[in-house]
Amino acid sequence: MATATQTLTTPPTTNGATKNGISKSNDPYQAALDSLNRDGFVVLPASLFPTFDLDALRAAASRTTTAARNGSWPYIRTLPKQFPPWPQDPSKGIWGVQHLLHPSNPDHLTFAKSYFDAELLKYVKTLIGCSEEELVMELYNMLVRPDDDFELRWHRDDIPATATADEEMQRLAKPGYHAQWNLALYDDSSLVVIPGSHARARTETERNADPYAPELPDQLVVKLKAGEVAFYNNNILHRGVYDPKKERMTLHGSIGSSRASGERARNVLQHGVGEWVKGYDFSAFDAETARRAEGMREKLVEMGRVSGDVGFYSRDE
Ligand SMILES: O=C(O)CCC(=O)C(=O)O
Repeated sequence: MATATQTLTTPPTTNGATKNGISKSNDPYQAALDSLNRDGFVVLPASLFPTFDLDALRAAASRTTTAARNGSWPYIRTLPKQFPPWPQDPSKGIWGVQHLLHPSNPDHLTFAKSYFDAELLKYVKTLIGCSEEELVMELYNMLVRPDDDFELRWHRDDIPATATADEEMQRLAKPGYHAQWNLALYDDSSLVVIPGSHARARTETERNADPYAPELPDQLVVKLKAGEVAFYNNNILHRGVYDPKKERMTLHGSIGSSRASGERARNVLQHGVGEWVKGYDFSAFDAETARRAEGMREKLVEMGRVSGDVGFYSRDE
């Protein structure tokens, strides 16, 4: 029987059967969740998302990246800084473009179609373990080819490197209350993960390693083909290693759940999304997407209202 599970665990994903194992579930959403829980990441083939318009997304991504490089789009990730806040000066080069959904981006609607995509949201709901009514709009950014050699250090997004093993385990035992993904518009091998590390404290080798160690035991380069989506636990031990000569335009999104109380606030709001999201206009969306998006936006606004000043994860790095 040809099942979606087989689609999930058979090429064309290049991280399929051998590394991600085979889920026993015939339900593709549950199979994705099984992989995510076991490995800390899962790669889904482009065929699962037939409504993603790769040509339109590439054209929009290219226009937005050009604006970011020439200084006319101020929301950027600049070299050599890894974490927000980033200065708005692109003269040393950029490695990311922020706030694709900002209403002042002429292409925001094209990006919104992929962010609020009904099929993507089905995966998101299953991976978070929440209902559609609980989904919260968070971030939609883009990771791009840096203009110079650049690497991110090994990190977990929400646990500092100084955490003790007990502190790591306490945080890792809690639900993540969100889903985070990379949607590659071009083939992309920039993300490096240590499968399984989302569920354990660092080993002594990992803890004592150089933050930019080129090789750690069991590391895996996540090789995405254009159109593939990698969901990953943002507290998996991971890093980015970039090739300035290779085109990269990878949409980098996250969506949360209103089941979180304060847990997501700093992670999301440190990127500055709270400053513009109230003015987000859904009038050009089809009615169903507008309804969904409006509900998700309201919950983000509410997160900003109750959390107040959230500070930054690592202001100076
Ligand atoms: O470039 C990537 O895919 C990884 C980005 C990353 O690790 C981060 O933004 O924290």
